[in-house]
Amino acid sequence: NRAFKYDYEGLDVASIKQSLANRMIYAVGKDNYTATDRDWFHATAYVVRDRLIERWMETMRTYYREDTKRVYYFSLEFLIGRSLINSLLNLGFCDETREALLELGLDLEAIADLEFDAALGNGGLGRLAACFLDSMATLSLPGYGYGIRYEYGMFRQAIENGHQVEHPDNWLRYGNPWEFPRPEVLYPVEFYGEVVQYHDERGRVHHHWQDTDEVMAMAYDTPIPGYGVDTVNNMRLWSAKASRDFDLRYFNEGNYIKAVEDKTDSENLSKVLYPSDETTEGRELRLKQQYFFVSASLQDIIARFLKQHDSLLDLPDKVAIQLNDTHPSIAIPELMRLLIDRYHQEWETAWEITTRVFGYTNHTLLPEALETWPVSLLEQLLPRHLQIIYEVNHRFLNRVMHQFPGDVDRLRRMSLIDEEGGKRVRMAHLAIIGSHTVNGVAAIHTKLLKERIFRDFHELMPERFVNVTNGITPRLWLHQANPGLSGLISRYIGHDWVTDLPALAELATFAEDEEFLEAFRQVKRANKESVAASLADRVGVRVDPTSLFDVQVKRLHEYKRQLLNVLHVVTLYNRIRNGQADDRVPRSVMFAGKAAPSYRIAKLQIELIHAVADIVNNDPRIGDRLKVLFIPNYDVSTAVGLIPAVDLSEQISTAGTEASGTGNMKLALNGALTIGTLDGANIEIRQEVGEENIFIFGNTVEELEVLRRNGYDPRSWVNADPELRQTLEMIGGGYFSPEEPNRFKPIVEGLLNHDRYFVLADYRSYIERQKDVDRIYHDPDVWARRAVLNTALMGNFSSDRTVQEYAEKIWGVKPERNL
Ligand code: DL6
Repeated sequence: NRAFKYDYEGLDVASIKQSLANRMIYAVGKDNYTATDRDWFHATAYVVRDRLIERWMETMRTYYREDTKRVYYFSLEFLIGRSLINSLLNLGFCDETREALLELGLDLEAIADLEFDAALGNGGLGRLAACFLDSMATLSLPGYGYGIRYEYGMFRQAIENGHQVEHPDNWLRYGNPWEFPRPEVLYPVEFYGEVVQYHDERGRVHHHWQDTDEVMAMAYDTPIPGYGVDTVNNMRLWSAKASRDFDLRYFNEGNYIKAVEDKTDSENLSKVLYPSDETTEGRELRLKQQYFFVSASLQDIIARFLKQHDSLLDLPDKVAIQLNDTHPSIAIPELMRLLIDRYHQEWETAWEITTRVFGYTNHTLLPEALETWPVSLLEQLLPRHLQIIYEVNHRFLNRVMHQFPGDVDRLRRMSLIDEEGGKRVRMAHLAIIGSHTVNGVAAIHTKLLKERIFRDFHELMPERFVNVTNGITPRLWLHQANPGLSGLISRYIGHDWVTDLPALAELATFAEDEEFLEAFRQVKRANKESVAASLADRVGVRVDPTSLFDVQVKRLHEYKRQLLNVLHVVTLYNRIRNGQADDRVPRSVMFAGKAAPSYRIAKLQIELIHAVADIVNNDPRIGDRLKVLFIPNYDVSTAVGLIPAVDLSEQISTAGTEASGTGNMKLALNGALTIGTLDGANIEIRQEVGEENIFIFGNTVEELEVLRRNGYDPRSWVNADPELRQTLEMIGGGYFSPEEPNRFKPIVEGLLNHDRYFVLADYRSYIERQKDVDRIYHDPDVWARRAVLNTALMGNFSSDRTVQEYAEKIWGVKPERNL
């Protein structure tokens, strides 16, 4: 544990107590008699924030003084979750604060529970961004997050009669103590209008974008503390403000209401997070959000740069920008526009600067997640950008033509413009062409990017493609989430693992140590008991804490194959009823995850899980041997609570569909064994933990390729497997929905007719592997040993390692500690 350089006053119990009283009175405006628990949360947050601020300012001053190269992480999503405990742990005065609160008769954990999650993200991609912020600060890397301050984050999922119902997430209702509004940091962002060309006296062509609608972007800053260091970085989120309070035209006409309406209209821009990942909705507001935050961020970055530099030619020496998927890729033409139209650079110079600044991370292999925008929409909304995109495309295709003369089909495939079915701009192509480096997020993902979806680009510029396997921050996902295990580990091997995760490998030496194994088992047992207690409250189902906790938590998506899991549940249910499962261990199968509001079949799967749970959990022949639960509203806080209690981690996506996965890492780090396919980072997890400590099943990417090539016939798998047939007949025939027998037919028909994700082809091998799981779980010693090895061998999956790789391979930035 690195010591703080400064010994700030005020980290002892007495000072914290005094500060709590002060902040309650002077910031919250209440006293002991009137303060609610939520008021105490706010007072505590202010006490913590006060102790962040000096370090934060010092960090910013250091970067300025040292004229450090900075990295800007552009992301439409930051799935932060709660910040109180995280900040306390990172700053190193969590115990003192707990004690101070206790002396005031308050419980830190209960108070921390009142914090709303900052749920400004959908899932993996947004949470990765949050882990990166933590790692960049912990490594003292000069990293800034840039994004949108959504007024409403990810919807709150409620379940009504087994259906998902979406409720708005009004997370700012009680105020956000972590953010600092910066009303003076304000940039105009333009939309619509038209572009006119004119010539200057030397005959050079210039472009003027005029008659635009203007929205203002206002900054909100949130400090991001590193763990055990003085570095506190910044996340800057933009909020939309009307450019004028009222439109004077309407105001003067006496139409006061219309004037206010217009103001609200432009402020709608940062109102709500789009709740679908892995599909693109192609809505104008979404494109506006993308451009809004990208334009404000670039203006801000250039302003910061020009404070210390005269020539924009040096921008790439001081600025790296990472595009978190294509969502911010309109930044490429925007930087070109600023350089050419505002700062009068030549095209070639501007292009050189731009491509040296940007890196692009791809997060998906699913074709429906690759963003495209209609040319007609861009023409209206961002006409100057469309011109620039056309010019980029023209020059790029010339290059391709030179390299591959006569290959017209290649030109069509690689063009920025998809000409089929209404012209659309392919944002991934733009991101690849406009960046110096393109990375995938796990070895197999990068390999498939090169061989499949971006093959042409890889052929043209192989050096541009690199892999950086994802990681997770050990501060949140082990140190904070699992205090029992974290404490145990530190007692045996010291505390360095918190910032040096590979140090966990030393634990492997204790995998045979009876005392350690027993302590490890006890921690898991205690975690399971506490989750069982909260599930009784939250879901109304009692689970036996000695049962195997079999957990699939992630977004609901067909490719992630929650359905395969359900088929296993039904199969097990049948076997138990038929007395064919006497050798099986009691299981509690848990699901959690949100479906995109418009994703019908995913929502139907949620209904199916509830329907199956209803029958299974109430069948007296089953008793405690099998329980099925759906935990509503999966969010970061739920994950933090649940993951430490898991025995079996379900990572069962179709090979070649999950880019990486990060839940797989969180669960294995907490000692869950994985049952999974050879997909995403599962492959690298297997490499690290060893084949015997993970349950791998299913067809590989190559095997699926063969199946596809030979014309995959899902029905043939059903015909060959009576148990599978029975399972499908029960689901499709209304066994779980007697009041509405056809309710789940669409699910079964989807499988029989298409089975795009090869659920049926992997069913048998999954069922067999699940049997192995039971066999191993039967012997608590064997299971615990394997679980310990999982925790011990996850060192490579720290986001510290990931971020360090980005810093070296892509950003060219170095640590810069506060002086
Ligand atoms: O890279 C973070 C995360 C991966 O671990 C998941 O495998 C992948 O599904 C997810 N992608 C998204 C959707 N994004 N897009 N486009 O969240 O990224």
